[in-house]
Amino acid sequence: MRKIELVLALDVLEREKALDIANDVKDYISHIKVNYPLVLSCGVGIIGELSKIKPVIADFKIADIPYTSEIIARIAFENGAKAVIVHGFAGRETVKAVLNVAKEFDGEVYVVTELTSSEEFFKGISDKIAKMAVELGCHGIIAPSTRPERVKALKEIVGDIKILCPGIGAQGGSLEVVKYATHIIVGRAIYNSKNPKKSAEEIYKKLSQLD
Ligand code: O7M
Repeated sequence: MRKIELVLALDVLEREKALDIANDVKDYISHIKVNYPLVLSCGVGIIGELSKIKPVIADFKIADIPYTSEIIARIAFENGAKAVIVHGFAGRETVKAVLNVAKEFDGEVYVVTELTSSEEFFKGISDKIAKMAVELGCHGIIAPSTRPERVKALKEIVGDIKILCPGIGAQGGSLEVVKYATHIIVGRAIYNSKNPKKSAEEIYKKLSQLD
């Protein structure tokens, strides 16, 4: 049976809260995704602290020139991240630069194809981004659960690499994407819940049933 993993998007601002929630839900998640809100509030050292609980995906949506992108990726890996996220639209050279750093650390690189919130400027481009991710040997893509038909199309392009889908819960994404995804990314539906552990458990169980 195919197992779909739950990734916690930990977009809270306080260190204690982040560590408490991560510890609370650790039995139900495979990874913790750390984004700018937490790192800009607590410092990059939070990646190392959270890594003691679960592997961390550094979601800096890297989208700069190769030189700068490499520095950002290196900071993430040196601080304990197991994977980094890069924007595909930044281009092949940027993705290659990030991949080169990842190799040094035995880390993974996931490429954003299109955003859950808008496809306005991604139409006709996200398929090319997905193709590039496979050609360069990236480990996964980020695809929108808010548009399951796009996740299906992207799956046809990328085949067996990881597909991580945000948007379930607060953004109203569809669980239909479990047909194609390897990971579901959930933030607010867990960390804003009165009982994050119970919410994570419920989502985890739902994912097991839908498998
Ligand atoms: O469940 P939420 O909506 O509270 O959180 C979703 C998380 O996924 C949050 O960290 C977003 O930054 C991220 N995300 C999206 O919501 N949409 C996207 O298209 C892409 C991402 C993402 O994780 O990109 C790597």
